[in-house]
Amino acid sequence: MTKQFVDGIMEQVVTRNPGEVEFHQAVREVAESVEVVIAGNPEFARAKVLERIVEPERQLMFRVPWVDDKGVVQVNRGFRVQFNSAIGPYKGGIRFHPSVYLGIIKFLGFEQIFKNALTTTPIGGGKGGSDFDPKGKSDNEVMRFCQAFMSELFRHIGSDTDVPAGDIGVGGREVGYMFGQYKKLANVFTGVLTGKGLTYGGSLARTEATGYGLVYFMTRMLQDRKTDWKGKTVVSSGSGNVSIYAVQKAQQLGARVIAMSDSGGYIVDPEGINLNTVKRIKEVERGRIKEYVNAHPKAKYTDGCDGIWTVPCDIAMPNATQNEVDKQAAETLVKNKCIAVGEGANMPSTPEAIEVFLGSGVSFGPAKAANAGGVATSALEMCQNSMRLNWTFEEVDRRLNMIMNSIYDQCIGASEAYGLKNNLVAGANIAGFLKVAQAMMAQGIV
Ligand code: NDP
Ligand code: 2IT
Repeated sequence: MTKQFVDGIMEQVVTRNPGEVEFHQAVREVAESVEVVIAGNPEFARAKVLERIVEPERQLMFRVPWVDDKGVVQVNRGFRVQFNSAIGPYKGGIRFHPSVYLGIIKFLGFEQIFKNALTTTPIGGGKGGSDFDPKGKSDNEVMRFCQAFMSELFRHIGSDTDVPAGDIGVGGREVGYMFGQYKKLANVFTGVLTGKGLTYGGSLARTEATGYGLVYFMTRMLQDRKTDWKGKTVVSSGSGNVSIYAVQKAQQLGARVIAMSDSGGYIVDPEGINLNTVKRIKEVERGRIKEYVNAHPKAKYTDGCDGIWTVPCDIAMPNATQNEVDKQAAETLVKNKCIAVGEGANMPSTPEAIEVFLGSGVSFGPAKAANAGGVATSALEMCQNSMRLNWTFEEVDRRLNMIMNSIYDQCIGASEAYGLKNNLVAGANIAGFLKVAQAMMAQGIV
């Protein structure tokens, strides 16, 4: 069944979704992992569970017209892919980046189905976004764009239907503007978005959650190697929400983080990254990472973000974007004696890079599992909104830690059950798939 099964699925997916290469990549990885599950459960094959999962339940594409500060009309394209609602309302972030097209939103929405299943919380999978580029735009332009985007999206979402959140280019500011417009149009105050501000229904620790969760997950990976973060040299790509809080937690646990990046280039600070400087530049001033060297002259800036993987480290965290670690980068990391890689970004390693890591004894934490702390804490925000209650930071953080431990246990359990010990890629795909597949079986052909 092996090759035939995966090839059959891929033929259908490629024909139906031409040119969407990131989506094809994400589907192939899952199909390769779960074919053994389907082989052992013929009822899944008969009910065409995987064939149904790869087809989104609903895909929305819409015009987003707005007027810039010069009075010029701009036209962007908006997306929301409501992929799978077998275990809960569609849930997943919104990405604003010029590279966004349907194939990116579909790969992200597809991964989100399995990630969300792993969180132990009741949320289905979805994703949205736009090719709008927030870089260089004024606050007013961002606000007008977010309002225009929500003017269409609001009719398709709801606190028990579809609950968006942030992703690349969408943080607290954008969520706030989108929430305001939703509330105005729908005339309800409800937890329809997560990652909200703390004064209007946001959860403490949601900002930190993806990065902290990644480090909690990797702590288990390191424990299995009988080690921890203390004194480890760490490289974390990106300098956005995920990277900043992964670095913060790693530093709290005694790691020496020496390199971070943005899409322009990377900095290496042999004295250890000063996170307050990074936060000022990226969160307050919305500047470029190269400005870091102005405050820390011993640090060095290099143009081009790919080179960051040549910086020798014990632990690597790709926290920027998809396919940022290729085969060559993976080989360089292995050559430099890197022992663990944890994916904070979605699909940051190419399939060839993953093969290098798995084949060389590096502990590898795949995105679906390792970065699930963000969406898990979004589910905790939904829970608090429904209860009309707010938990303390410590309470949310405690639950996040428990969830990341549970995800790790699920991945290890599934990998061992299928004779693939220590292959967390297969473990995450299988454990996530099983939960969704069982829910779909119980609900009939819908
Ligand atoms: P941010 O927008 O806060 O930061 C993104 C960072 O990655 C920036 O430093 C950005 O640089 C860099 N980056 C973005 N696109 C590219 C690119 N094409 N090439 C090189 N660098 C790039 O986003 P997040 O930190 O929220 O997201 C980072 C990753 O984590 C994404 O893959 C996202 O899907 C994933 N993720 C996010 C979660 C969340 O809760 N926010 C949850 C789970 C996963 P620059 O500023 O120059 O653009
Ligand atoms: O990729 C992701 O998991 C996110 N961007 C977070 C989604 C969410 O709904 O919190």
